[in-house]
Order: sequence, then C-alpha cells, then structure tokens
Amino acid sequence: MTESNNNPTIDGFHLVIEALKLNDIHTIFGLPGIPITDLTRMAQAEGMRVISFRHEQHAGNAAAAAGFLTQKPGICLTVSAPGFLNGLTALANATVNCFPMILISGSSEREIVDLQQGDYEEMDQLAIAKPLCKAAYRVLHAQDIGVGIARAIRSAVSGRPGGVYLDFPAKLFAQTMDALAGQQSLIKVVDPAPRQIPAAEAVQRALDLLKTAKRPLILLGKGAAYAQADADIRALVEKTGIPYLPMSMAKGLLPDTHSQSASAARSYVLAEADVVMLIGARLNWLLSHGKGKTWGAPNPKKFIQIDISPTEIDSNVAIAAPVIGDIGSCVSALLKGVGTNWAPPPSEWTAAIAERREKNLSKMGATLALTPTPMNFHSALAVIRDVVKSRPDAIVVNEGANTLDFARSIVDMYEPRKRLDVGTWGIMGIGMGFAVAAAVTTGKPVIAIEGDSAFGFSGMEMETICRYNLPICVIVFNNNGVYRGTDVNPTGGSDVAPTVFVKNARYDKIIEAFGGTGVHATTSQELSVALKEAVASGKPTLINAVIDETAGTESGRITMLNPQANKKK
Ligand code: ADP
Ligand code: TPW
Repeated sequence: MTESNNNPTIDGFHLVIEALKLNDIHTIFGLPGIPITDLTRMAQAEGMRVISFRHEQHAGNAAAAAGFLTQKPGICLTVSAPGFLNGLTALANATVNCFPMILISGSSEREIVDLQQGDYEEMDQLAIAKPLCKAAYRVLHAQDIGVGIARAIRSAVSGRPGGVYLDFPAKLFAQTMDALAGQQSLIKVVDPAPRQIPAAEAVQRALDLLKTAKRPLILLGKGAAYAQADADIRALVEKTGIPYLPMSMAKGLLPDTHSQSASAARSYVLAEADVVMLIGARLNWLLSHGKGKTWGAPNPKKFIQIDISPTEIDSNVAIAAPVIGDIGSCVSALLKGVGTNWAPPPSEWTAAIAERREKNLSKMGATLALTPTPMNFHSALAVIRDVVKSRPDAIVVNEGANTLDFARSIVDMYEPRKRLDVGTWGIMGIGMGFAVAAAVTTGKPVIAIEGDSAFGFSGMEMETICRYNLPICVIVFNNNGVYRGTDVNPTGGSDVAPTVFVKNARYDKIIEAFGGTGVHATTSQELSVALKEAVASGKPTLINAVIDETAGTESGRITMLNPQANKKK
C-alpha cells in the first residue's frame, strides 16, 4: 500500500495477493520473469509460500496435484508466451484429470497484441488457453481483480473440477486504486464447491438395481478419492459387502489389503460382474470403454454411475441408473437407503473372487520373494512395497511404463490420496511436480517411483527439491531406456536405437550436484537400506536402482494400443 494525496492506494500486485489470501490460498507454484517477478517477491513478502521451479510445466503439475490433494485450486504463475505455453500442458492435463488448478500468466499489452505489432513475448494467450481448460478469463482493470479471482476459483472447484486460465496483462499489476475501494472489491468466495444433492428417485433406482445383482461390483475412481468422502465410501462398501476395484489413484480409499478388494482378481470381476457401480470413475480407455471382452461381452451388464457431471452418463455405454451429484452427498444417500439389513452378495460370487485372489496373490508372492541381481521390476518393487507398508502415510508418485504398471499392482496403498500418477492421459513428466506438491501440501514423506525415461521429463527439478529441502526420495528404475534397454539400430549405424539411453547412467550423481543424497543401488538389500534411510531422514534423496535391461515389455501393459509392437510378437 502506498500514499498519494494522503489517500492510501493499493496496486494490482497487492490486490492479486490479497484476493488469493482472502480465499485461503497461501501457496504459489511458479517461475519468475517479466511481468510477474515482482508478484513472486511481493507474495513472499506478504507471507505466501512461493515455490520457484526450473520449468513451468512442473510448477503447473505441482499446482494440479495440490488441487487434487486439497480441493482448493492450486496456483501456477508464469510469464507470458513461452512461460504460458510451458504451463499449458499441465493445465490441460489437470482439466482432463478433473483436478482444480488456476494457471495465472502475465501477458503483453492488449493494444499491441490485438494489432499484432510485435510486443515482447506477444501472444493471444486467452484464445489459446480457452479450448484447453474449463474456463478462461482476462482482467484489464485493478478493480476487477477480485471478481476475476473469484470466478477462477468457482470455475476450478465447482461441478466437475478442472483447470482455469487467468490472464493478467503486465499493465494491470502497476495500476493503483484507492486502498479501501480495493479491499472492498475483493470477494471471499462463499461455498465455492456447492454440494449437489442427488434426486431421491435416482438414488432409489440405483438401490433397486443393486438389489437385483447376483454378481455386483463397485468401481472406485480418482473422483472418489478427490471427494474426501472417505468414511462413507468405506461404510458403503463394507455395509453392502460388495467386492470393489480401485482405479490406480483410488487405491488406499480402503486399504489394498481389505478382504473385499478384488484387485487381484481384476479381469475375472470385470468380465463376470452383472451390476457395476462406478463411483467417480469414467468408462474411458482405462476401462476399455465399458465394452468388449474385458467386460465379458456378450454377457449383459448393468451400470450405476455416480458422478457430478450429467453429460458423462451414456458417454460410452448405456447407464441404467445414473446418480448425479457430489460423491459425498450421493454416497451418504445410498448409505441411508442401504440401512442395516442389506443382504450381502451371493456367497458363490464372493467365494469365486476370493479363490482367484488367493491363487493370484500366492503366485505373485513367489515372484516377489526372489532377489535377483541385477534387480527386476518385481524385486525392486517388493522392497518399496515393504517400506510403504511400514509408512502408510507416505505419498507415492509413480510414472513410467513397466515401472508404473508393476508398481500399481505390487505396491499396496493403505490411506486415501496417497498415490499420484500419470492419470487419464498416461502422461510422462508429472513426477517431480507432483512430488513437490505432495511434500509441500502435506509435509509427509514422498516416494517417487520413476522409470528412467519418465524421470528425464522433470529431472532438473531435483534442484528445486534440494533447494527447498523437501522430504522426497526419488527412485529411478534404470533399465537403460524407454521400456527396456535392449533395442538395436537395425542399420548397424553408430546411432543407438530410439528407445535406448546411455548405458549404466548414474542418475544419483544429478542430486549430488545440488547437495542431496545420491545412492547407487544394485541389489534389493542396498535399495532397502537406502530407501529406509531416506524416508527416516526426510532428506532429498535419489536412488539409482539398477534394473535388468531386458526386464520390461514395450508400452508396459498397454501393448494393445501399440499395433506395431503387437505385430512383432
Ligand atoms: P479414474 O481415472 O480413476 O477412473 P476418472 O478421472 O476417469 O477416474 O473419473 C473421475 C470422475 O469423477 C469424473 O467423471 C468427475 O466428473 C468425477 N468427479 C470428480 N469429483 C467429483 C465429486 N466431488 N463428486 C462427484 N463426481 C466427481
Ligand atoms: C509426454 C510416451 C509412455 S511410457 C514412456 C513414454 C516415453 C516411458 C517409458 O519408459 P520408462 O519406464 O519411463 O523408462 P519403463 O519402466 O518401461 O522402463 N511423452 C509424454 N507422455 C507419454 N506417455 C509418452 C511420451 C511414453
């Protein structure tokens, strides 16, 4: 606040900061430069936490993960054109994943941009962002900053959450206005994500259908994890006795070791179930669009779908009983309807699942007990599984192909919202951004399980992790390449194959450059010791875990989307 003509004034910078703080947003993930450098400085001076990254994509990913973990929009702050574009992948990814975030970018002056006169970093950012996010707004006048931020918050968290773009031209920050009028122009958003109560008849329709089921199944998606209705979701599963399957980021809503978990009999239950209740999960490619052999076609299948977005219903197959509302309200209404004398599913169904589960688990147990050198995906992940079991509060971040697919099935999760991964797109590059957000928003230990290719997308953020001394242990599954390290150049030329990296690279040296702890682990024992030490110390650590370069399969478990690789088989 400054004084002019004895009237205190406030500038655009401080209006932005005050508007965020008023709405209980106290962290900014970003990367400084013209025209937002002073905004980062002033935000820090005003008590906000400003986490500066080395590339905007990772700041954006951090904002998205913070949004998922807290139900408040994560803020990513970037400079104009190139910085904005670098943040855009994260904004689009957040929108696809239904995570609330706000990308705030400084931009060039409207007059020059609109006449295309060649301003510094000129770009019509608003027009470019619009199709890639849920909503996009531009603020031209200081007195509208409060409204702009209020609209952005509401758009990000109400209904189906998603990414919002907020465009602040450089001139806005220096504008001043009367301080009192400025304060009064700010809006504290009341009830930003209003509950959406499902219609009673929709709830009844769902219950009626569920009662007819001989082989019911509940499918939990990351929307269920986001909703923070943990106790009611668990009660619904347990009261009905229905077997459930968690999608990868819904793992831990109930502990993966729960007796009703059907994860170890996944293909059996998907094919055999007759009534499936989806809670915060879409029937997209990750669920084979609800069709085909995976779903036991041509056996009839009926779906109940709980979702906040009415247009999600029937997007792939007919939904017999849609329940539209927020998951908390829907699940609590269903629970009331279930009451106390709900008949459990037929024992033939639960017994058949249990039998398959036990068989698969004991087969997997035998594989996981092996400790080969070099390690393979299973033996390295068995070590991580044991550490996570002893620290169920730790957050697991996971990306890669084989490293992702195997970790998802081997590393059990015990608490909600403890697993962050590549999400709906299967995008590489979320690793370090998600890890930073997890550490900053929760203060809990973070274990990032990274394919060596996946790690490369955000590896420079090791410096960020060391700079803020965050309790993050990154384990690079180093198998010398994308998927594996064995491809050869068929021409015999000196270039290596496109999927192959430098052999025997020492990723642990990267963190040492920034003062963190690097460990080169060639055995399960070394990995175990290093990971336990890292988690106990809370110090930034990178473990270069040497994995057999022949161990992976191309595209991990989504080989079916890769017809060329299939043909080769
Ligand atoms: P997964 O990949 O785990 O299967 P998806 O991202 O496909 O999960 O699905 C998440 C779904 O959850 C989306 O359709 C979204 O609309 C819905 N959703 C997100 N938050 C809520 C909420 N609070 N209440 C109801 N539905 C929600
Ligand atoms: C933004 C394509 C999918 S998985 C993957 C790539 C490049 C890396 C797999 O190798 P990695 O894992 O990480 O070493 P592993 O365990 O199999 O050895 N660009 C983006 N997103 C995606 N998904 C790709 C490329 C891809």
